[in-house]
This record gives sequence, structure tokens and C-alpha cells, in this order.
Amino acid sequence: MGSFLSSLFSSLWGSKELRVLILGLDGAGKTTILYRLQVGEVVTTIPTIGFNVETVTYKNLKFQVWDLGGQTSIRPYWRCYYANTDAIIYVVDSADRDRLAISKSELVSMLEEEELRTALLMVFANKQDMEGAMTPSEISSALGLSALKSRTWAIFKTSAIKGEGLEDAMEWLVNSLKGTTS
Ligand SMILES: Nc1nc2c(ncn2[C@@H]2O[C@H](COP(=O)(O)OP(=O)(O)OP(=O)(O)O)[C@@H](O)[C@H]2O)c(=O)[nH]1
Ligand SMILES: [Mg+2]
Repeated sequence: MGSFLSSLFSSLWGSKELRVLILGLDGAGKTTILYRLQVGEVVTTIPTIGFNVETVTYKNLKFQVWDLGGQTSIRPYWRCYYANTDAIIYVVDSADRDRLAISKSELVSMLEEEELRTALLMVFANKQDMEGAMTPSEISSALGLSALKSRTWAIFKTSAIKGEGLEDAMEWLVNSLKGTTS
């Protein structure tokens, strides 16, 4: 705990950038979210093989944001990026009912990793603009979020295409890192 707090304080008031990972199944919208956060625009994406990393500045804090490819064959490489992660953005395609169970199992195994024990968790119920999108509460219960132990987490209703919900999430992140979550 001591080292966690001191690393958090050095992150917040030192020059170190906070490390954020964006994870989730392929096609969930991770790369779209990364560039929405960074440049405020929708970019045309192709499936990510490997990763994209960008610096995002919000409220004078600098975040080093890693967007990892989500295809089945490259998910095993996610773990290579876990060390020293301050927060995880876990992106769910709210219109993809068929793969919600797979998304849950990837989330559960990720959260079991010791290196991510203190990482904050933000779940993005993305693609809310799509017809038939599941609500954040449906997604939250399907993912079993309320059963999480010793984890600071929140779920956000987002549309990366419309740019909705991302600011709320960044606000929550900044407040949570300062220890003032409400
Ligand atoms: N309607 C809608 N489409 C979205 C949204 N976010 C992303 N998309 C679209 O979903 C598709 C996949 O988006 P990406 O950002 O490439 O997905 P990804 O999670 O990075 O996928 P991988 O790199 O394969 O892991 C693209 O056609 C995006 O334009 C959203 O909020 N609403
Ligand atoms: Mg991508």
C-alpha cells in the first residue's frame, strides 16, 4: 500500500505520466476511443495488430494511453503491458450481445492478474448510439461488476462516434486518482 500511494503521489505531482490501458474485444471501439480522447475527432480505424500509444492531457494531468489489439489471437499479449498500470478502460460493444460472455471471461481473467491488483477499472458501455444497445446496467450485471472485491470501478455509457460519455469518464478518473470519488 505504501509503495502504491507513493507511486500514485509521484504520478500526480511528479513528471511521470499515468499509465492507462484500453482493452476489450476486437471491434469494441478501443482505437476510436483513443483518438477521440487525444484529438477529439473520429478517425478511420483498421483492426489493431499490436498497439497504439498516445499521450492524452486532461486537467493538467498527462496520461500515457495504450490501445491494444483485441483479436482472439493477440489477446494473450495483453499481459505484456500490465506492469505499472494505473487504470484500465475496458470497452464493451453494447450492441454485441452474442459476445458479452466472451468479453466477461476476458475481463475476469485480466482482473486476476497480480500486476493489475491496484489498477482502477472503467468499463465503457460503448456504441450507445446503436439500435438495440444494451444499457450500462444490463452490461454491468452480465459482467458481474457488483461482485468485484477490492476494486475501484465505474461503468460509463459511451459513444465514441458521437463523443459522448468520454469526458465523464476522464473526470471520474482524475477524481479517483486524487482519492475524492463520490
Ligand atoms: N456506432 C458506433 N460505432 C463505433 C463506436 N465506436 C467505434 N465504432 C466503430 O466500430 C468499429 C471498430 O472500431 P475500432 O476502434 O477499430 O475497434 P477496436 O476495439 O480498436 O478493434 P481492434 O483493434 O480489432 O481490437 C469501427 O468501424 C468504428 O467506427 C460507437 O460508439 N458507435
Ligand atoms: Mg483497434
